[in-house]
Amino acid sequence: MEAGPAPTLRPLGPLAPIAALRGGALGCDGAGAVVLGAPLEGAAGAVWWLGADGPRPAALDLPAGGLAGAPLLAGIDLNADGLGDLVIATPGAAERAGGLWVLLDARPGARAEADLQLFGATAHDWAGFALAAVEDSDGDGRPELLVGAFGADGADYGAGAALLIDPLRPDALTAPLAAHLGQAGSDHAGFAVAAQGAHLLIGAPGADLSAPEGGAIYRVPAAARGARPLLDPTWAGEAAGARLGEGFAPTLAGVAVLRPKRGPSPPPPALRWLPLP
Ligand SMILES: [Ca+2]
Ligand SMILES: [Ca+2]
Repeated sequence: MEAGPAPTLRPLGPLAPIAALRGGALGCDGAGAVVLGAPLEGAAGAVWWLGADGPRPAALDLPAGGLAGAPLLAGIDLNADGLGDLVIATPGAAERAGGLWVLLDARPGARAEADLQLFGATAHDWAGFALAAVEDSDGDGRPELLVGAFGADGADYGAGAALLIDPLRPDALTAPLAAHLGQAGSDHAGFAVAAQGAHLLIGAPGADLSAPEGGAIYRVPAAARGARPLLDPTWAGEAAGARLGEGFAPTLAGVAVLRPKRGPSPPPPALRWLPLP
């Protein structure tokens, strides 16, 4: 048998470096694919399948202006049927209210319509700008999602919010299981979010707690429910402009902070480590 041409990665556009790359066993026919989000490609953003036959654009009916794929989750099993699902964030959709575009039991190329399409509550909430999978926190056997909405008004204009949702509910983003609310204007809580075992991590890079725009990271129980103010930060940036909480990755014993302090001096470290308190 003749081997086909070797797959090559062709450029997706000048803005490809901001694309989010996530791997996952995606597909109920056993055909895996890596899914690449290209949020600034075209009018809606785009998603690419990277399979054995090389990269190809996914023909999905994504909302105009949605910045689709910034970020996305591939392979997460939302409905607990053993088959990988695909969650594409569309933070620019609906006048920046944001949202999520969901394919259940996704097979690359199988269909273009979403099984579920969720929208943020209010224009300029930017729901879905940050997104994380959360282990089942209510015992129904299905995972939850943590959705950052840094533009939501929370307790003040642009204070931001992080929403814990059951993604299978049509009103998931407007009636979340828990809403963790930023407390001061332009805190931008929910700019980055992550799950860390039984806890959630919520970044608020605009917070001015210890220094102007020092930022903050809140670590809260995943089991908490209802509307809850983000009051006592687990970490607060002590240098002006540090913008702690702009991006991070949880580890077993702490948090690795990405994109730490910006500014002329001293030169920012590439990575900062915050051990659990
Ligand atoms: Ca599934
Ligand atoms: Ca659950």
